[in-house]
Amino acid sequence: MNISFLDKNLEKIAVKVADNKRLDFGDGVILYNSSDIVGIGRIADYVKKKHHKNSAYFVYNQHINYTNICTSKCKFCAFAKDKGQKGGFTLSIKDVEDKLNERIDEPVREIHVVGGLNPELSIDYYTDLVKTIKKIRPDAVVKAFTAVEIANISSISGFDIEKTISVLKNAGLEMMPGGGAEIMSNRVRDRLFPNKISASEWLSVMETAHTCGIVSNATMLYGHIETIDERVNHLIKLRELQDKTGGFSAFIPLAFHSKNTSMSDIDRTTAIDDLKSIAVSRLMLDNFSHIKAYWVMIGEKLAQVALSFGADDLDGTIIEEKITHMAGAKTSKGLSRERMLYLIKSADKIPVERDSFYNPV
Ligand code: V47
Repeated sequence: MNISFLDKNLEKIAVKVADNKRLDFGDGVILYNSSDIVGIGRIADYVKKKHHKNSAYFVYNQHINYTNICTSKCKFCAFAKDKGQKGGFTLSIKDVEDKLNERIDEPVREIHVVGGLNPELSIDYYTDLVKTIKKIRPDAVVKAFTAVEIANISSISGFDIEKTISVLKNAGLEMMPGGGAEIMSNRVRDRLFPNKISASEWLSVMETAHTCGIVSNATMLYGHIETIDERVNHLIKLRELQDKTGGFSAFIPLAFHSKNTSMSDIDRTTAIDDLKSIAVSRLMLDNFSHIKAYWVMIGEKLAQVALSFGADDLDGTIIEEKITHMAGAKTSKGLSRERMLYLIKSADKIPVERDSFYNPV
């Protein structure tokens, strides 16, 4: 790596990275506090290229949100509704079939399924949901239920986490999305999401999933009241579990959108913060293969730039995104395959359409 840095603090980090030495908590804080965004990006791009050369991945996927009725009451969320509240919905299995059939002529390879914590849904609803998706889309991977939903299904069913995952796996669950991790800090949890499972419970559900052979993603929600130290701690906690299980596939930094939430006074994250979040995660998460630039949250244009700041994946075509759009996202609700190819090629990268497990298709 032959880079000259505006911020001389980055030099020792670049040397460590070139020598394949693990970055520590202090390095993470230096990276986040540095204003040499180009320098940070170049170190992250060096690592990205070492793993993935010039490739940039995407998946042809479809999102299904089965319910927005949720008892968790997280302050950062604009998606959730109470039972009986205007705008609340729960899809019947027939509704799910209809949603899948609407797109049946498209080459969808992944169905991304998440929803609120609705106490009225039984374990049979969840297994029927997964079975129905597999019946209608046998060739697509069912990537469903965050660790938070798995914990909820476990308490509804009375099954422990392992049994819950194994019942869902037998129904057709193949992978889990990375949502619900938020920021692993008790301070932030007490203020923003006190009813949600704790960081250690989130990690424990993921550990069990990995042990049961279910690969998952991981996320971090940034740009609200968290500190730099809390961000770096979050990344280190994920890295430690990954050392143990190797079951995480991709990491996705999620930029907070405040509209229609009780934190609507908080400004949108800046491009600098978004790029840093991508680059720092690439550098701190040295045992994660994939870092996603989630175009829904950071916009198509910045996602293109992020492909030169450590990201190797643009996530998917999506078709119908709800969680971020209800919180004010101005991005499209979905992208065509042609648009994805165009975004990647014009960022001077080689597009690789993939399945959920990063096999090129
Ligand atoms: O779990 C909720 C977060 C997550 C807001 O695993 C918000 O492949 C920003 O997890 N502003 C859902 N973020 C998105 C998610 C995801 C997306 C794409 C791919 C994958 C994957 C996972 O978004 C939620 C929560 O952590 N969230 N509200 C908000 N207002």
